[in-house]
Amino acid sequence: MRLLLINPRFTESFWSFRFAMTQIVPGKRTINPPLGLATLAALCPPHWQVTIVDENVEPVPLAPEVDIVGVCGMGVQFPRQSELIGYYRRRGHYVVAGGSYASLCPEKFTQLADTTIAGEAEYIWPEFCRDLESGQPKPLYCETGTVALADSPTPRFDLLKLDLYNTASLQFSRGCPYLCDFCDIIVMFGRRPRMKSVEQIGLELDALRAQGARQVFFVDDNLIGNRGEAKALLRFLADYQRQHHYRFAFGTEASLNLAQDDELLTLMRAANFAWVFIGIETPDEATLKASRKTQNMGTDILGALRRIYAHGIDVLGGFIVGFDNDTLETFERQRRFILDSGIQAAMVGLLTALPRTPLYERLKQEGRLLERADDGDNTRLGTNIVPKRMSYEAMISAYRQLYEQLLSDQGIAQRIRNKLRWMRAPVYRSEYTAVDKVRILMRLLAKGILPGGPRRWATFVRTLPVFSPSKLPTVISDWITGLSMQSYVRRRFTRAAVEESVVDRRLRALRRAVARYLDAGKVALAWRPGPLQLDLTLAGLLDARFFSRTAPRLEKLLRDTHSTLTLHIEELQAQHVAHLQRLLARLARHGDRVSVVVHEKLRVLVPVDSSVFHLVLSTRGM
Ligand code: B12
Ligand code: SF4
Repeated sequence: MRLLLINPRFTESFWSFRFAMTQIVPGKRTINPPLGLATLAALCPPHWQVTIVDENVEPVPLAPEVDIVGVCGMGVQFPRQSELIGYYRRRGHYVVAGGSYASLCPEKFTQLADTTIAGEAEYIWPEFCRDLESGQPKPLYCETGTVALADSPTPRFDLLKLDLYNTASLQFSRGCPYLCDFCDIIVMFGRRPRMKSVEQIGLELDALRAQGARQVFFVDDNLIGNRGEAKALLRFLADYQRQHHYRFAFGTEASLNLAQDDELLTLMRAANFAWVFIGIETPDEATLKASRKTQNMGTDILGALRRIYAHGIDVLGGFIVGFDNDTLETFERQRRFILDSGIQAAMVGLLTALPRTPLYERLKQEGRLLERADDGDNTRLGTNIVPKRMSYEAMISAYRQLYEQLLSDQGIAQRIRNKLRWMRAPVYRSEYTAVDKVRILMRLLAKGILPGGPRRWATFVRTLPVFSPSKLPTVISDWITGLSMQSYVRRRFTRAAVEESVVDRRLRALRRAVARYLDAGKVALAWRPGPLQLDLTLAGLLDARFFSRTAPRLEKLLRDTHSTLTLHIEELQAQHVAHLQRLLARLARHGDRVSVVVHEKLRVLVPVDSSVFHLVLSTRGM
C-alpha cells in the first residue's frame, strides 16, 4: 500500500516568524515539523510505503502515485485541509483525515473524507490499516479509551526534511493536570499526564541525532504535569547530553509553578533546556480564578519569571485578553506587565472559545458565541466571543494597539533590558555553524536594523551586552523574534492611512501596463475594494512584454498595500512558462496574499509552488 501524508500550508501567523525564516536564518522554511505525521508513519504496517509532504516547506504533488492520502490539521488549517481532501478525493484516492481538529470536531470531517480518525492514533490507525487491507474500512474511528505512551513508536524522523525546520520536535508526555476553562488539551488528552519511558526518549534522540538535529522542542502540553516523572526524564537527559557532548539545545512547555521548584530548574539547566513556553495569560487574580487557572494564583508572577531567568532559561509566554473581567484598562496592565517581564516572544491572543471546552459551553448558553472563527487561531484581529465589559470593536482596536506598542523598537529593546537584568549565564547559545552565525548577524543588521534608520541603530546598540558577551546570542535572537513579530503586525494589523490613494495609484499603473491586452480580451482585470482584492485572468495568447511590464507593477501593489491577488491562468503558451515563473518569483515574498488558479489542462505545464502561493485546488480551480 502506498500512503501519502500531508501537512497543509498554514496561513501566516505570529508563529510563522516569516521575517526570520525568509530573510535571516539560512536554509530554513518554517519553525517545526509535523510530528503527528511522523508518528502516524511509524504506526503503519512495515510493508506500506509512506511519504510525508509538509506543504509549509514544499509543494504538494498534484498527481501522486499513491493509494491513500492522509491529511492532518489544526483548526487554523481547516480551510486548506478541506481543499486538499476534496482535491485528492476527486482524483480517486482514498482520503483519510486526522490530527488536532479532526480529533476535536470529527463531525466536520465525516462528509469530507472517506475515513476520519478522531483522537490519538496509536491504536485506531493500525485498526484502520487492517480494515482497509481487508477491504472494509469504516468512515469513523474514535479513540475512546486511553493510549499508553509505551505503545507510541519512535516517529519516522527520517521521512521529514528536518534540515528545512528551525527546530525538530519530540514528545515525552500527553495531558495536563490543570483545569483552565478555555483549554482543549484536557478535552483531547485528559488530566492524567501519560509518559513515555526514558528508554523510548533515548531512542528518539538517537534517531534525531542520526538526522543531524540540534535544536529540539519537547512538544508536551506541560512537561512538568507529573513532576516526579519530569525529574527522572531530566536526569536521564542530562546524562544523555554529557555522553553526546551536549549535542542538543532543548525547549518545552510548562506551567508557571515550575518556578517554585528549584530542583526542577537546576535539572532543566543541566539537561540544556534553553527556553520554556509558559501560559501566563494574565496577571489579574480574579480572572485567573474565574478561568480556573488556579495554578498561576497567589504567585508573584514577575518574581517567578525572574527565578527562571536566574537559571539561564529563557521564557516565551502566552497571554490572553478578552476575559469577562477584562476592560479596556486591562490592555494597559498587560502591556506594562509584558514589558516588565522581559518576554520577547509574548503571544498575546484574544480569548477564543474552542469547541467542547467549558468556556465554549458556557458562552453558548449565554448566547455570547459568534458564528465565525472557531478555528482556534487566537492571534489575529478577530475572535468568536462577545466580550462582557467592552464592545467587540473596542476590544479589537485595543488589541491592535497593544501589539503595536509592544512591538515598537522601544518595546523590543525595553524587554531585552528587563530580561538581561535577571538572566544569568544563558543556556541559549546559537546552534548554527560559525559561518551561519556570521551570516545571521549580517542579515539581521542589513535587513532588520539598518532599514530602521538611526533611531533603531541607537536603540539596538544600547541593548548590546558589552560586559556580558555570553548574553549576545540571547540579544540577537530577541531582536530577530521582535522584528519578525513587528513585521507581522505592521503587515497584518496596521491600517495604513495612505492605503486608498496608494492602491489607486498602483492600480492605475497596472491598468496602463496591461491596457492593450485588456482591449484585445487577452487579459481580464477585476477588483473589489478595501483591502483591495484583485483578480487577474490570463485568458488569451500573451507575449514576453506582458510579463515584464506586469511583474514589477504587481509586486509594488502587493508591497505597498494590504491587497490580495488571485491569478487565474486559463491560457498560456509553453514558451511563456519561464516568463510566468519569473513573475511568480517576484511575487514570492508576498506569496501568502497570492492565490493561483491554474486551468486543469495547464497543470502539468505550469508548476506552482504551493508552499509559497495558495494554489487553488477547489472545484473553481478545475
Ligand atoms: C507543537 C505545536 C505547535 C508548533 C508546530 C506545529 C506543527 N508544525 O505541527 C507551533 C509552535 C508552530 C504551533 C503553532 C500553533 N498552534 Co500548535 N500545538 C503544538 C502542540 C503543542 C503539539 C503538537 C504535536 O506535535 N503533538 C505530538 C503529536 C504526536 O501528536 P498529534 O499532533 O496530536 O498527532 C496524533 C494524532 O492527532 C494523530 N494524527 C496526527 N496527524 C494525523 C493525520 C492523519 C491523517 C491521521 C489519520 C492521524 C493523525 O496521530 C498522532 C499520534 O497519536 C499542540 C498541543 C497538542 N498536544 O497537540 C498544539 C496545538 C496543536 N496547537 C494549536 C494551535 C491553536 C496553534 C496556533 C494556531 C496557535 C496560535 N494561536 O497562533 C499556531 C498555528 C501555527 C501557525 N499558524 O503557524 C492547538 C490546535 C487546536 C485545534 N484543535 O485545532 C493545539 C492543540 C494547542 C491547544 N491548546 O489548543 N503549534
Ligand atoms: S496549564 Fe496549559 S495545558 Fe494545562 S489545562 Fe491550563 S492551558 Fe491547558
